[in-house]
Amino acid sequence: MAIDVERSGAIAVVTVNRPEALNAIDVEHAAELRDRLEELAADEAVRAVILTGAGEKAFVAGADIKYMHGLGVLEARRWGELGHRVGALLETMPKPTVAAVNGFALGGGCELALACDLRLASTSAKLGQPEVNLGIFPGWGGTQRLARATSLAYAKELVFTGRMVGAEEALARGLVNAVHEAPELMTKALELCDTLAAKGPLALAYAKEAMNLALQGDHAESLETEARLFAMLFATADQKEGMAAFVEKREPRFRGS
Ligand code: DAK
Repeated sequence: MAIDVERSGAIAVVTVNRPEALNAIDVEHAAELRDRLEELAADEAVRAVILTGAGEKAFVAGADIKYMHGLGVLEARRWGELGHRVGALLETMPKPTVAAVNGFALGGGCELALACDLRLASTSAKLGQPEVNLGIFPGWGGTQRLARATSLAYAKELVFTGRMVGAEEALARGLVNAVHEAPELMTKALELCDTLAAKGPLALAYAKEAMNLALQGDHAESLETEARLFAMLFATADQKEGMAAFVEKREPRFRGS
């Protein structure tokens, strides 16, 4: 399979499996990734999704340059839309998405990681947007999300120079949330997702929806959305359960209803 999906309880691990090309993504892989993510987004039994790459060398070394080489304008437009759909799924599906960046995350690979809610990197990870070296620029959301994750000036530096950065620099600049030794990366990602999967899924979904508005749009309207989503949680059994569990000094059992 081009894209592997493994379940570990309520957690789904999605692996881009093309190590011979450092998990570079061509149209087949992108379409399959989109299809698998659509299924996971709709599956209420899945509480968190991890995205990673097969092998020890790469997360995703970018969009497939050999595939892109011959594209015309209309094909490039469709290719961009496919990448945007994959990014939108990672960014907006109603459950947390975590990138386990286990090596090169370049170009479209870095953009996929940026579309995830959280990013964990191995000490050997290398991230960057080297598209300018190919005569293009980041087109899967990188011109927007890199600046939101870090700062506009830092994002411009990385996009304009195409410089690759190591895990420690990525951590210092807010590009990743944490760095772990390579053999521990997946264990740490699963531990994090176990923690997330134990929370109220509706609370997480609504928090994600509200927080995705934090760096865009009208602030007052976003606060109104926050107020609406917050109030809606009081119609859920999970809110009753969470607060009852606190009062009764026990662990809550959230059901997503
Ligand atoms: N595409 C295709 N093949 C790739 C690849 C890529 N991005 N990255 C690596 N490979 C392949 C290599 O070609 C090689 O395969 P063979 O030629 O041996 O068959 C194999 O993976 C191993 O790579 P290397 O031999 O190069 O391995 P090294 O350790 O020496 O170097 C490297 C690792 C990651 C530094 C190097 O492979 C490299 O520089 N790769 C390219 C990285 C890169 O430039 N990534 C950005 C690609 S551009 C769009 C939206 C988005 C995008 C485009 C359009 N629209 C809106 C339309 C996104 C663009 C990109 O991602």
